[in-house]
Amino acid sequence: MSAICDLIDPAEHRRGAFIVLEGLDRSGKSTQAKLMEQRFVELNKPVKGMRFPDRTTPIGQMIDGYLKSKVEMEDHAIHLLFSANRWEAVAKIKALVAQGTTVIADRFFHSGVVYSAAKGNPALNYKWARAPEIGLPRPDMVVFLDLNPEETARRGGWGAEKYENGEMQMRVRQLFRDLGKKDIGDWSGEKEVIVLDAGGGIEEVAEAIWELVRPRVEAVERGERGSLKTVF
Ligand code: Z5A
Ligand code: MG
Repeated sequence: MSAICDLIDPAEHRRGAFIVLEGLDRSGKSTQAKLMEQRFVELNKPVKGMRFPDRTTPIGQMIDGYLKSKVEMEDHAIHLLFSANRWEAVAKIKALVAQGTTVIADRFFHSGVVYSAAKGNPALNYKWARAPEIGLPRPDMVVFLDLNPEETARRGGWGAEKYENGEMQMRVRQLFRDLGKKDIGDWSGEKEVIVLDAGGGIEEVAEAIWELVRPRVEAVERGERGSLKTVF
């Protein structure tokens, strides 16, 4: 028995990591997610990029209509659709990670909680907003690309969709920065968000992200982080 075990390379049975990039609109999430993906490819490590909202699914198309102001939706209803859009991807994320593929997500549940809470609707507070996220896979690392909304607004293509206004962006930024300070029950997921200055050039930011992500991925590869946790 032990002879057989000796023949099995434990590294082959390691799970992949689950890494999330968060940030304001136009903060560079998609650009950086792609660059990170390339690093994995260059290192010959299996990787899969995902993005939320995933506008390709029927639920994602409803979200797209809302963001483009084609349809109106009640705040709770759109919040639950954003969450459902993550839930419909859970089986895929878990399967990929279990087979050793690292998943890089361009936004995940922190966006869901923060953007809805930032609307300031007293009936949709932070605690309510995070309830539908309970049970989702919990990322191994969440990096918030922090940038002044005035700077993101100067980047092309800003202002066409819902939430793309200065006031909302300021509130979202503040909420993301405050996540680590919040004391809401025993949910420690927020405290894991790493706020990174994303004001540098594309390559500079990519390097800073990789410096954070690489050791965490290596820890996952060594089996030090155990199995993928869930949000509680
Ligand atoms: N939302 C929500 O309410 N609830 C949820 O649960 C979820 C999301 C998941 C759409 O999100 C909206 O959905 C969003 C949150 C809400 N709110 N709004 N408004 P999205 O992810 O589909 O789209 P987005 O984040 O709003 O925008 P984006 O265009 O995808 O931005 P980005 O990915 O962060 O940026 P980018 O495409 O990488 O870069 C933007 C431009 O800047 C581009 O021209 C780049 O070449 C340039 N760029 C990138 N990095 C740099 C640097 N370092 N320097 C200079 N220029 C740069
Ligand atoms: Mg993007």
